[in-house]
Amino acid sequence: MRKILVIGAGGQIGIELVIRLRQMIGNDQVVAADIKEQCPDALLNGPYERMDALERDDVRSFIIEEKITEVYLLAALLSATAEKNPAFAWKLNMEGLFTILDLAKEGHVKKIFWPSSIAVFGPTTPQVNTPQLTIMEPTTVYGISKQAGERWCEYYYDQYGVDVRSIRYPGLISYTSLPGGGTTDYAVDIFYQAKLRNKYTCFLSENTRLPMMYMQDAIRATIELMDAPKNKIKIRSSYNLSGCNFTPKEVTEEILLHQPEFEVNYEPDFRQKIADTWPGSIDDNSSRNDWGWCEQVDLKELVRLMLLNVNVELLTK
Ligand code: AKB
Repeated sequence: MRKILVIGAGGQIGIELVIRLRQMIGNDQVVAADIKEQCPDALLNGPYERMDALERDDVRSFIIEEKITEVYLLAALLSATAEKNPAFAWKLNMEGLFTILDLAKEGHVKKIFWPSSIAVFGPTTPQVNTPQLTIMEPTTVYGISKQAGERWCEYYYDQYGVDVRSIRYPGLISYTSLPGGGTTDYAVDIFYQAKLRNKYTCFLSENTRLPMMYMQDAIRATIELMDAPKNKIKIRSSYNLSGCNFTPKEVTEEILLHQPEFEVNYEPDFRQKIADTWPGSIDDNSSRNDWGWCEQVDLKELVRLMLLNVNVELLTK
């Protein structure tokens, strides 16, 4: 019997992942856990646990007592926030991972999903169609923690047979909940400001190309990777994954087709320096060949769906 725990369920990916997993295997089989005291409204249809990913003993006893079989460990500080608090980012992004890897090593957990990111790449990485295997010299604390995490995932698989699976997420675009603390967040903010004020001040420069993905594709990728037969998973560090890629100027041009009065100006801040070290596009042939990945949402459709669904009331909640 599958019983899933999603740690960091209150975040941008977590909420949508829990909703989808509950639709698939039943509300009671998917426990949402987050540091927030209150369960997010969207997750009230199933069990919720207040959990601090850094409280190793509490996390361990919950997983063992509740007979959790799969863990999705999403609690992390993203690139921009991590730069403001490097020591805490390192602690949060690494310690929680060891807690779950150790539980799997001891046989308490059967499968783990742990997200990596395009932040594992750095200024010396080829920026166009970045290969799965390439130079990785990340310059952010977030990128360093994700790269180290990838190495540890592969190590636990090689040494102890831990079934851990991972994706290097690009920037994720969604409307159900707000992102927090990422460099790619402009590509979500822009839709809220387009609706609210018909104006946006972008914190990246107009020609900064970054890999992006619509959330529906990202959730599907996560579930397809986790459901793939074990012998199909050839990469135990983390898979490159591509949806689409665009610059602030290109997404603006697409929004202008729907809202001709929309105005954007550019005031790059410290996040520009981070974005400049990341790839513009990703080669994800390993994901396509190994477990059949194929994206569905391109820039045009992403813009249409975001403008249709973004609810500006979320900004004041
Ligand atoms: C961020 O911008 O930090 C994240 C990521 C690409 O991992 N969205």
